[in-house]
Amino acid sequence: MQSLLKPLLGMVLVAGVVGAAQAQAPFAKVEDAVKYRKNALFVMAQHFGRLGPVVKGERPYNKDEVAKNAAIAEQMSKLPWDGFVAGSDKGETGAKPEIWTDAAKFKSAAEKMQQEMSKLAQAANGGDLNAIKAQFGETGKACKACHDDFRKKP
Ligand code: ASC
Repeated sequence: MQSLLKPLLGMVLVAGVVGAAQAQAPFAKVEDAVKYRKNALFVMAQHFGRLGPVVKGERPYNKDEVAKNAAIAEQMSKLPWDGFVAGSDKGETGAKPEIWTDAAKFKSAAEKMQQEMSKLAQAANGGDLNAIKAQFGETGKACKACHDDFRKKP
C-alpha cells in the first residue's frame, strides 16, 4: 500500500501544479478570460451606443430609457478588467502587449473610463439632456483614449 500511495500522491501534486498554471483565476482557461472581457465590452458598447442617436437629436429623449441604458453601461464598465489575465494577449484579441507592459497606465485609463461612465449614469438619472450630452462626449473620449493606446488598429 505504502509503495502505491507515494507515486499516486506525486501524480496528484503534479496535476495540481499543472492545473494551477493553466487556470487563470477567476477563469477556467485563458480563452474564457478573453471572451469574458470582449463580451462585457460588447454589451457596454451596445448600451452606450444606444444613447448616441438621443444625444444627436435623432431619437426623442426618453428619460427612463436613457437612464436604463446608462446604468447597464455603467455596470458593464466594471467587468472587463478581470479578463485581462497574464498571457491573454494572444489569439482572438485586439489587446496590445502594452496592457501588460504598461499596466499602471492601462489601469488608470480603465479607471478613468469607469469614472466617466458613472458620471454618465448620474447625469442620466438627473434627466438634464444637456448634461447628458456633455457627459456622453466625455465618456466617449475616455473610451477612445484607451483604444488609442491599448487596442490594436483593426
Ligand atoms: C462607442 C463605442 C466605442 C466608443 C468609442 C468612443 O459607442 O462602441 O468603442 O464609443 O468609439 O470614441
